[in-house]
Amino acid sequence: MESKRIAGEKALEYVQDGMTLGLGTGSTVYWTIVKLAERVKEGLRVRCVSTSNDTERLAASLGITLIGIDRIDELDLTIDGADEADPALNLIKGGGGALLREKMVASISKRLIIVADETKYVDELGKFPLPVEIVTFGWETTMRQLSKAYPCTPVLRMKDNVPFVTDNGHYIADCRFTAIPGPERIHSELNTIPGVVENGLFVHMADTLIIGRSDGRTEIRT
Ligand code: DER
Repeated sequence: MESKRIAGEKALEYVQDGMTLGLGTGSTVYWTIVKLAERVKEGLRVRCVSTSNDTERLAASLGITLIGIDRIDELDLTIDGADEADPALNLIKGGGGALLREKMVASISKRLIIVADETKYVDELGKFPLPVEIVTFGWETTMRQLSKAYPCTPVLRMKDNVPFVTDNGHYIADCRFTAIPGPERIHSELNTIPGVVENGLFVHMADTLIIGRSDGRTEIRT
């Protein structure tokens, strides 16, 4: 937890008064949101767009001003977590089930900062199963199409013994690859499979990666 907290809180150094912010989802950006709320109580003025119902509830409970994504053309900064990040700052996201809204919010942000502990930084993406958001209609067919198109094994994400349903009413197929060669190609091709809504590859989107380390240090990669 300490590494996550160190990374999460470090991101506040990039937040300025008057900014519009995208707030990510997960246990690392949790610390960013908690620290942000402290700054808001001290007078910091920010307007925020959340990337999940969980983040919305957390931010609202802490007194952070939230606005709907449709109210804004562009965000100054989005801070979010990741499940994996490689040296090119390509990411696998979606472990928390929020990838669709996270990618939408990141796509309208001038800057995307990722906060993560050292376990998330990898040489090559793919050890973490790639989350793919799919419609519930014909989900088995979509999963079969995924396994035909790529050397992967899609597994329907379950929660409490029933299929996990995202904030957007979709399922998630966690696709186990041995490795993900050329994420640039896969991330755009994947969404062309009928039934696929969005995938967890964030390619050329992150600007800065803040890595929290167990010795208390942070490493900044750009
Ligand atoms: O779903 C996501 O992409 C979240 O950002 C999440 O997976 C990040 O992981 P964390 O909870 O370890 O920060």
